Amino acid sequence: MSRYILHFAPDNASLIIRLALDALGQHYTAVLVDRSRTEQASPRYLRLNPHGLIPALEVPDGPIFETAAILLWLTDRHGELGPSARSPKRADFLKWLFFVSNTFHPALRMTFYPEKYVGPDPEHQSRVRQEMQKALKQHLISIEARAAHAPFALAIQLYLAALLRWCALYPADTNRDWFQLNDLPHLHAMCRAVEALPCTTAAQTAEGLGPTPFSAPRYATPPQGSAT
Ligand SMILES: N[C@@H](CCC(=O)N[C@@H](CS)C(=O)NCC(=O)O)C(=O)O
Repeated sequence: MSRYILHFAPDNASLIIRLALDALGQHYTAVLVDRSRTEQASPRYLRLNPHGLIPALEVPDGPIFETAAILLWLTDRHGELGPSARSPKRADFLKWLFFVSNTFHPALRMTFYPEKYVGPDPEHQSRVRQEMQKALKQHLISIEARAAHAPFALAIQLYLAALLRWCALYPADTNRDWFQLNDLPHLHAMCRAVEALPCTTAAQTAEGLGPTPFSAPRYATPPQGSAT
């Protein structure tokens, strides 16, 4: 029995935790949350994450939800993903990890699921999507400036690589003028570096991510489950 059980759907935020666990060389069992059957809202899954969001990671202390919380827990438990609590680099690590999870990731979510934030009116949805894309563009300029100054800790690199992938792919039917990875050379280089890691090779196989999942992504063709 593994110490860790990752509840995942392909190309969902669980990808970030899969990359982290594989980067750490930690053994884990991956359990599919079947999104085609909305299993993330099932009573069984809600016992792991009452908010019905993927991922959840079961650890010996109980289930953890929220991507950044899981990354921070793994960092503190295993090191390698980021600086330790007493490191002089810890403050910078925490502020960027929290910026990515509290500001960037929710803004991106609002472009994926505007109906969850503003209801069924298509005009409202389109307006919130446009506003969030404008905000995301600004956030990317700020993150790129930080990346130009020094590389991010691995936990943040893995998180950002997945978010940049989704900026390029989701939602499928929307205007993407706001996002060009080529305009962000340090983040582009970071994506290439993450692609060269063995943890990415493992995720490509497990989730059908294709040859360049972060620098030039294509829609996943997963061996099991579905991304949406
Ligand atoms: N704040 C959450 C967000 C996770 C999230 O957005 N998960 C998406 C998949 S990438 C999800 O579960 N979507 C299903 C839904 O919203 O019903 C985290 O960081 O873990």
